Amino acid sequence: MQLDDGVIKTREVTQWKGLHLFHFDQSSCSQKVRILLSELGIEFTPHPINLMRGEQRSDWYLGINARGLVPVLVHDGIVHIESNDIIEYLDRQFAEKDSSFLPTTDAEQQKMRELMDLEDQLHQDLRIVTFTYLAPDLDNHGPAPDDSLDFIGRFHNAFTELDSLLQTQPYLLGGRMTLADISWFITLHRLNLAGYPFGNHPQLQEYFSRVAGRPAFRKEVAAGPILLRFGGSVYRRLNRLFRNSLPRDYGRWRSEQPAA
Ligand SMILES: N[C@@H](CCC(=O)N[C@@H](CS)C(=O)NCC(=O)O)C(=O)O
Repeated sequence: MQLDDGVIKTREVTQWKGLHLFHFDQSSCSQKVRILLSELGIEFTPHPINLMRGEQRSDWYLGINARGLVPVLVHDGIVHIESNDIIEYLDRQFAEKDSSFLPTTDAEQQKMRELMDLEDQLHQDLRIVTFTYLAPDLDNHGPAPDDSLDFIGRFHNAFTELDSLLQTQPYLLGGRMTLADISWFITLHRLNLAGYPFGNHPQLQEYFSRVAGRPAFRKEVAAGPILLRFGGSVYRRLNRLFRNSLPRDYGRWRSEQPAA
């Protein structure tokens, strides 16, 4: 989504040339954009915004994106927000016909956007997963963990849908990887880290390992400050043992469902 020039209060960015990305290492939406940039070999100037330190709430940054969220792309002075829109914009601007991640027909593009919208709708649920099972809630950053396990049901339903698409084809839209695969990857990665039982969706599990083998995706999941990666994994283990366990909560959610 392109922002109107009139809403940009930090005027200096409107003079910038080339591609600039405001992003954060561990932000799922930023990871999507970095995967596409890497897949297409697009050069850009990175501008890290540290969400843990609240840099997204500085007046300077709010003057670029009043929502105070990353990622933001600035291309030749024009500001774009919303990660799924940004990856589609980048693909349209920079991909060659044979490197593009856009399906060719209008109907497939429509289906691709529906799958990407579903991913976007689960973003709040992804935050719950992240701050409940994966990362200590530094700086009161995430929503309070909810007693209701409805968010697990929403992931279960979405993964069941993706799994059924993959019964007959290697990627979500068919034989070729598209932006929908890039959009969903980080959600799958995060749920996997949190211990979501992907054995219930075998096609999706196989697909996730296959896609994770591509260098641009592998680089993204291996990236991040060393403290967060190793400190994070110790925290995850202790959290799972003593406090919050997604596998345990998944079992609880499952047992509350009416028998089919
Ligand atoms: N729908 C937006 C969501 C953007 C978003 O929520 N970004 C998160 C990081 S993944 C953020 O900037 N959070 C900062 C905050 O909530 O203060 C997109 O896809 O770009």
